[in-house]
Amino acid sequence: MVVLTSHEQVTPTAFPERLPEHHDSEKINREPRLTVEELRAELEKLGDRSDDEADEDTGNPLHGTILDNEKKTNPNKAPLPEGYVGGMTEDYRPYEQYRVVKKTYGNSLKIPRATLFTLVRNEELYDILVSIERLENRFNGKMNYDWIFMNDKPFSTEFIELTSSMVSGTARYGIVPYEHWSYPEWIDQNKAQAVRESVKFSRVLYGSSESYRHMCRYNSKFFYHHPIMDDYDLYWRVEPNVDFMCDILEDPFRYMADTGTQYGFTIAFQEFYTTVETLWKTSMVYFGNSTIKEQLPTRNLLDFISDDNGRSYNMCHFWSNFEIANLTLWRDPMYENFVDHLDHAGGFFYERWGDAPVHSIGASMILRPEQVHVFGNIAYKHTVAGTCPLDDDLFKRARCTCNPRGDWTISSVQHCNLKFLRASKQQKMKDFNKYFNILRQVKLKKNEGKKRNTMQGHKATGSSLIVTKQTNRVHPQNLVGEGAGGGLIV
Ligand SMILES: Nc1nc2c(ncn2[C@@H]2O[C@H](COP(=O)(O)OP(=O)(O)OP(=O)(O)O)[C@@H](O)[C@H]2O)c(=O)[nH]1
Ligand SMILES: [Mg+2]
Repeated sequence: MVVLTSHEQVTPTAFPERLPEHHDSEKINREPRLTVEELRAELEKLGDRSDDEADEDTGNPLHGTILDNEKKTNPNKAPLPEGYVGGMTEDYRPYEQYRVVKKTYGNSLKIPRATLFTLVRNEELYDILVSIERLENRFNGKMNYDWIFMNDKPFSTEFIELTSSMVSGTARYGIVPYEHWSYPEWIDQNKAQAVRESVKFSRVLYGSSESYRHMCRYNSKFFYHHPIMDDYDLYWRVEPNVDFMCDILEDPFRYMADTGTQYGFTIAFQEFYTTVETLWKTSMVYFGNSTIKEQLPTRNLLDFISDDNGRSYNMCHFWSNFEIANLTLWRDPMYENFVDHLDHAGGFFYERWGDAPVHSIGASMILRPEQVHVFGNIAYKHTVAGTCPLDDDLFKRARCTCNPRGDWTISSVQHCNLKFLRASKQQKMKDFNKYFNILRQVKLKKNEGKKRNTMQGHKATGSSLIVTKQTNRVHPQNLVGEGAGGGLIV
């Protein structure tokens, strides 16, 4: 059990039970340390710089800000309230631009050392407000977990003001160290530029983007080394413009802690082949090494990521825009050495390796199946895909607004969630079969209708029936966006 006074700093043991009685809301509810006016005045002192100004300097993202000092520390730190529960130290850590401590910083049911985490740009302010509003309404408003915002540039005053006023827990604003968002010396930058400017990559989503590549490398290799993250064991990644369509009745952090789960997701997706042409081969050089091999669990999730026992990659990955994980997974030398090996191979820049396939291959090889969990009870949507609980009782209790027939697991033609369920032997949701069969019937009827129309067409034109051979092989790139009502494994 860990209780911090404002002057103590302790390393908590893993996942203590519920927090002690005296941290109930009555005791911990006290006046906020800063009024809105005071916060604004503090932020003005930080020196709000536009991104254009930030770009002018030599690459140091802190240049000209209040953090541009030897310790990279904000001297105008907000004092932590007495009796603060969590792993935070009183002093700001390096690269922490700002911290807003709320009066609702505690909740007796909270898992200590767990946080929401968002990498985001200033210009995505209104998109991230949407995500915060949804998650606070559906979950965090009653839990008050901390929320870390991370940026490769200093956050604007407006960003800090608006996001911190919507988050119910403590809001922390971190800046990515320059070394984590720039080229390592072994990368040939001319070659990287040629790749981005090639016709081949101009046809791929974000294929021509330089910042996207830094972002993927950062999420694969660095975010868990940011000093702010030292204060946490568990994180839940949240991106701009995501939706949660049911109340989240069971705290996923508690689920992770109670069950020893290391990695949790909602949607599994297929990667664009062009972006990862050599990722599998490069990964298998590492995992095929005899010293590494003998340290892997005898049962892992290889069958989730490969359909031929490891010879090739089937493109399935945990869609990492939603990700709840234990940071020890990434800090484990087994993963650290893996991602370092990938980094030296250059594919983050010479191809466009995403953090999602990198995390997925790492986690699937290193973990036992029962250490990975699909949160079927969380209704989550981002861009082209969404999930919905296949459990009619839960649907009502959690006041859901999604359509279970559109749930990604049963409706996607990519089949990656189904592959995970098969490989992990995780139990399906209570009404999985009901909805699976409904979609199967719809699909059969549609096919019958198509067949009838073809026959009638042939009769009408009097032509003889020519049967052309249909190929079911679809390139992964063509599958994106084919969500509800798509093909099924039968
Ligand atoms: N600070 C910062 N954050 C970024 C940058 N590029 C992307 N991000 C964040 O990184 C996360 C992933 O970026 P997205 O652009 O959403 O990439 P994606 O999820 O692969 O693409 P979509 O499917 O279009 O959402 C999001 O939280 C973004 O806000 C960047 O250059 N700087
Ligand atoms: Mg996204």
